[in-house]
Amino acid sequence: MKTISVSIPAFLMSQLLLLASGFAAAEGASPAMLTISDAYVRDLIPGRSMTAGFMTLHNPSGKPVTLTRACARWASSIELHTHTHEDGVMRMREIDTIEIPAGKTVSLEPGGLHLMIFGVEAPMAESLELMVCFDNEQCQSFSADLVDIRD
Ligand SMILES: [Cu+2]
Repeated sequence: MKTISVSIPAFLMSQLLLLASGFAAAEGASPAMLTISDAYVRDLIPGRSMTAGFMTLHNPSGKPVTLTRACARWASSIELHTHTHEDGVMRMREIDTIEIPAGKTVSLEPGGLHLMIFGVEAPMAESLELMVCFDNEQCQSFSADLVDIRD
């Protein structure tokens, strides 16, 4: 039986590592595409399992960034939502993406864009890790504070 030994030149090895870290990024490690600040999630109303998350997204780059989904270990699913006014009634609507133009800031705030978070169990942690993913398949994680809606 013949054994094949392959020696990998150092420069090639570093390329492979780079490639591997690229895959890791797609899996969840975070090349920061956005500056995410003031992130918070409302504490659950007793008896409910659905809540909402808010934050400020700043895109420091020269290219638009498109947010396509959000997820968290502590929630079964998260939808991107906006509010619309129809005949004087405010309604929530799911949207596919949130675009943050180059150099601009987009705020997710009550009455506007928000993360609709489903399948949450009480009690919620004081600090909540969330992840947002973009149309280039990269993701970025960040933490949000738990905020009591009655405050
Ligand atoms: Cu909603």
